[in-house]
Amino acid sequence: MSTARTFARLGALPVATAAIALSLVAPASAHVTATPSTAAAGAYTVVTFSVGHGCEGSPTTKLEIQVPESVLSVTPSRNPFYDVEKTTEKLADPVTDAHGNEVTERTASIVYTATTPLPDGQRDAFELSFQLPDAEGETLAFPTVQTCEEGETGWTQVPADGQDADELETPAPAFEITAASGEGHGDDASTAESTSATSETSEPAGQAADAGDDGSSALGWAGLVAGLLGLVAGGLALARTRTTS
Ligand SMILES: [Cu+2]
Repeated sequence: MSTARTFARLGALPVATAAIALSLVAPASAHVTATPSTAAAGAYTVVTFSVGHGCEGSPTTKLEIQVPESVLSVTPSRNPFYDVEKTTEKLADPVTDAHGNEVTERTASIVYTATTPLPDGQRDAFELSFQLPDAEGETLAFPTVQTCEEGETGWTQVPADGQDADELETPAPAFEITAASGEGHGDDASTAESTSATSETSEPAGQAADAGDDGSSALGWAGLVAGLLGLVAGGLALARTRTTS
């Protein structure tokens, strides 16, 4: 290619090659990433935001994490090197939370401001706890601005439809919500209630089947013990007959 020749002539090829090699080597984990303890729809999760480096060598002084709209309330873990602040915004339409309370505002963002800047060569992790929306397949993105002593990086890019997040230069930390695990707190409580309600009135479904299983295995053990006792008794009787005869 003529561009390559131009680079070579300018003596820039080694530099360009080094830049390409670096970008290939730099792992995605070096970005600001979000790793959920669980991604199951409706579950309570703790999402760890990792900061792998500063802004082109400059220490990190602040991290501002924007909360996606489908998440109502976020509780940030404290971090000894930062002051943590929560910003809220009014909801257009109040909603009712899992505890039956009316919610009129949501967490809009979480801001960690360093009391001691994070050196470029070190990583740090920030934890946010919240309930995932009941939206299997939805991708939750948390556009994050990393401010440094010099400059800032906006980890705010969200892939367009069909685009791979790996193609983005500064992707927003994100993860996809998976199928509900059935171990949640809100939804499953109501399911459990309705199950016990049905078992009172009509034929018990799951519970009765379980009880039946337990019952039959208990009967099985009882039978086995009875059988063994019978064998022993029979043996004793036989022994007695032998001695008497
Ligand atoms: Cu990176």
